[in-house]
Amino acid sequence: MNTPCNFTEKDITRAIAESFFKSFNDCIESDCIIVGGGPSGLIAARDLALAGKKIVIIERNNYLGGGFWSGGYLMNKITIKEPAQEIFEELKIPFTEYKQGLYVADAPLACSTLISETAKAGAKILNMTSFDDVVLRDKKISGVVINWTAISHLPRSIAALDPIALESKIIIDATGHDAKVCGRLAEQGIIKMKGMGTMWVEESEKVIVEYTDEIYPGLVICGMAVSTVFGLPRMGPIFSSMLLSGKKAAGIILDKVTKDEIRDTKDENIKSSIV
Ligand code: 48F
Repeated sequence: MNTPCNFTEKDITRAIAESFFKSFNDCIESDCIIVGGGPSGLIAARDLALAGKKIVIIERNNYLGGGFWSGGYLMNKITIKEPAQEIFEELKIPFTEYKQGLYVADAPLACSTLISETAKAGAKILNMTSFDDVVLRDKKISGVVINWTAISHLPRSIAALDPIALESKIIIDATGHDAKVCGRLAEQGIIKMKGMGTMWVEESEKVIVEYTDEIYPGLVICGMAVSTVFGLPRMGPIFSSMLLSGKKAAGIILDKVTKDEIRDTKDENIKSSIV
């Protein structure tokens, strides 16, 4: 039976505003900010959140998932190769074996399940929020500068609106092909970016995971951003290395973020794209 409302429009607005700002306040200082909510960023966020870390995902679109919604060419089936089917088993995403070692799954089901598991693990999500810059203090990344995505699409004459900053112990660049966070450091001559290589699936699936690492103090890269930074081959609509790379990024961070030790990261352990 439908009961009468004992609230009005103002209560709905207050419920949203109060709950949003409480949640937003929690995003201002975190253990890890993940820029980009595609498959690599989502799985990293989920693993870190499950390990008890305070995680914030920054996503410029109004929806999460990045390229995981489609298997390319507007066909909504995706592929993975072994051993990434174990991640699907862990997430309870159904899949079938197409041929030995190659699996196919329904993209909307896989993508929505990964999003749901990430949110349920406790990762905070700021959607319609674009990465704009890094906070770089004493040669360590200490946060990100963000703004509403809409701002960058408006004429400057009506949208000269300053961004704001969030702080965290470590950042992940999971912005896919664009490698936006790394791009900002490259613009400043701090790191080098080679640009994404051409397609070679067997090689790419292997090296993207291998090269997933902390590439500058406080900055880890995963997913297709790794290809763009190191000039590694791309792989097209197969997502195993995206998931494995995101998991590796989370593992690297869990090793480092023991209490506040991340701030003592030794520069000499860092891979070589620093200029
Ligand atoms: O592109 P995306 O899915 O990155 P990924 O996790 O996976 C790549 C695959 O989808 C596919 C592939 C291999 O299978 O070739 O492309 O590496 O997700 C990147 C996310 O980052 C967001 C973007 O909207 C997408 O959801 N993003 C990009 N730039 C920004 C951003 C930005 N400046 N601020 C916030 N989010």
